[in-house]
Amino acid sequence: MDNDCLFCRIVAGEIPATVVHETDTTLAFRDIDPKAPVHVLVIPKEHHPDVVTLARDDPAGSAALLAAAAAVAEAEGLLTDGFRLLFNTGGYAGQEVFHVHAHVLGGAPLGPMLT
Ligand code: DGP
Repeated sequence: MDNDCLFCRIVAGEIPATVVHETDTTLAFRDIDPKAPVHVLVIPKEHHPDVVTLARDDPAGSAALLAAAAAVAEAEGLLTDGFRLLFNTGGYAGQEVFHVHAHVLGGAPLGPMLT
C-alpha cells in the first residue's frame, strides 16, 4: 500500500466508496464524478501506477483486472447495448490518479470519445 495514494486508501477502507464488485485482488466502485449513467472504476488492490506497469509487472493481475471489468459490465447490464473500457495513461491522456484503474462507462450512447 502507498499511503499517499487515494485508491490504496479506498482499498484500505480509509476513504469511503460505493463498491459494486470485489475479488481477492480487485475492487470496483462508482466514480465520484460520473461521465455516463454507469461509470465504475475497476482497480487492482495492489498498487501499480498505470496499465503499462501493471501489464509488465503482474500479468496475472492484468488478467484479473480485465475479468473484473467484464463482470462489472455484465452486472451493470451493459452487455446488450455496449460499453467503453478505458485506461487513461499519463499526462496527455489526463490521468489524475496514479493507481491503475479501468473506467467502465455505459448506460447511454457515449459519442466519439469520453475523458
Ligand atoms: P483518471 O483521469 O483516469 O485518472 O480518472 C480518475 C477518476 O477518479 C476520475 O474520473 C474521478 C475519480 N475519482 C477521483 N477521486 C475519487 C474519489 O475519492 N472517489 C471516487 N469514487 N472516485 C474518485
